[in-house]
Amino acid sequence: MSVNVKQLAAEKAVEYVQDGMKVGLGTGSTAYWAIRKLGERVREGLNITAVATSQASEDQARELGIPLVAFGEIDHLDLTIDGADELDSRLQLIKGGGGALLREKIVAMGSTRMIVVADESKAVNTLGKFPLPVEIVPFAWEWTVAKLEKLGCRPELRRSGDKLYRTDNGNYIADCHFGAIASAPVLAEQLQGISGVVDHGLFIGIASMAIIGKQDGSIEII
Ligand code: ABF
Repeated sequence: MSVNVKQLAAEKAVEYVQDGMKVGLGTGSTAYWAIRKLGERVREGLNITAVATSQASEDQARELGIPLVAFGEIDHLDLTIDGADELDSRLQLIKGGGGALLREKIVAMGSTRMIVVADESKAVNTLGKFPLPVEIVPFAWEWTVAKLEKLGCRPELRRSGDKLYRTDNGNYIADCHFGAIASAPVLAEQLQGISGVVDHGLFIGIASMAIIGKQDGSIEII
């Protein structure tokens, strides 16, 4: 029988949730399993308050009876559990494949701890094979994309059908094909220096732990 590695990692992460915590709910097919397990624990009596990083996670949590609150109404979160598109052994991440990177970063940075949940295919030696999502403002986007290109990548504006994809914040996403990112902190600084860039999918110094589910049924913790 094949192992559901995403479920394995996600359910392990939920063991870190304690009564009374304020919890950030991630987005994606791995975070889905964490939210499902949290719902089970809430039905068994666990008392938590949660903030969702996307409409999909909010809908799932609401259906499961997890008490939700708007992030602006609380001063901090104790723990956020979220997926990633790539992660390395230094807990540097690429996120944003689902387009919610800005909300995910705000929630993760407002959390005392962030646990990344992933299957082993996401663990890499060097970040960058997965195109780095960069959220950019529509105004003068051509200018911003040209600046991104100068950083050594091939930027590709994300599309949704025949239209340009828009984030929840009304912005565009440039998926930047770097191949291999020599220094994620240096690149993050360069990206922040481009005025048309709203934010980017590099999460550095944010995650406190990664739980990786493996096909052999084991779990690796970084
Ligand atoms: C979110 O979901 C994103 O930052 C990332 O793009 C994605 C990972 O999803 P999955 O677990 O489905 O691969 O966390």
